[in-house]
Amino acid sequence: MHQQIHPGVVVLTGAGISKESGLHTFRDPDGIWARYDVEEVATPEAFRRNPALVQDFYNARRRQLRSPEICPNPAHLALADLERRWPGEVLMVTQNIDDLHERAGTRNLIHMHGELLKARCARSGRVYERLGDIKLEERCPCCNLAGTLRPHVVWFGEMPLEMGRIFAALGRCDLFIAIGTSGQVHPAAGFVEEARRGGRARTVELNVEETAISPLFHERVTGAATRIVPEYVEKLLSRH
Ligand code: BJW
Repeated sequence: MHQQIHPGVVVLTGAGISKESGLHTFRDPDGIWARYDVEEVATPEAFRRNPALVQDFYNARRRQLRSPEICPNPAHLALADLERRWPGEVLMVTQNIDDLHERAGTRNLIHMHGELLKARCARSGRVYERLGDIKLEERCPCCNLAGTLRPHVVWFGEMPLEMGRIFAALGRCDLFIAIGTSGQVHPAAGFVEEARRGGRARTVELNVEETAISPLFHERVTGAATRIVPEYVEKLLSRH
């Protein structure tokens, strides 16, 4: 009997998918890096130099994420629908530290740049759920030391999470979709080339504008994520 092999999909999302939920991107004119110096808040050196500033930056973003007006938008919901209805494997890889994909119902998800609603002990590496502020004087539950708890996020110069699983999925996928990411931060910016390496994967970019890596994709769809992602997902599902 002939067994049908269903195509595998890897979806990479960036800050653009959460913009219409009310969370700022980084590099747009109204983005986070227009108001904060990346060197002051998103490097391990910054945390060593001025932990109060770094904790304030993430505490404020954690409070915003937990406010009632922030919720998943139709793009997050459409991707959860894709995972539920697609006959093959779907791996969602997000650079976002928000939890909007989970809240939309996505299950097979990797947060390659960490999670805002988690804290990590810099000494033991243990990770804890964290819904409120991380306070400077707070002691970690594992070592009972003050000042070791940090946001569970990946700063510049640090290794993104679960790279082995991500590269394995890119190597075997048939379709790679990048949504709302500027393609300026590595290693995520190189995923499209990794997916194409075997010569099998079709690659599609969904973004409101052209990006640094647009020429590397087979297909581009231009528009706001809340419109183009549900449309694209419906088209994909209707073909399979
Ligand atoms: C919409 C929309 C709508 C808007 N609808 N779309 C020189 C060359 C190459 C690499 C390096 C280099 N020097 C240093 C490096 C490495 C460095 C790097 O890439 N630097 C570059 C800036 C040059 N990378 C690292 O250090 C990483 N680690 C690393 O490389 O380890 C070694 C390693 C080697 C080999 C393999 C594996 C590892 C770590 C990077 C950590 C990034 N951290 C941050 C902050 C932490 C989390 C947080 O605070 O939130 O992560 S930086 C920030 O950028 C954040 C994001 O996840 C990340 C990506 O941003 P994203 O998502 O693309 O957002 P934007 O704002 O850039 O773009 C938004 C897009 O949406 C735009 O295109 C809009 O048009 C679009 N859009 N509205 C659809 N409605």
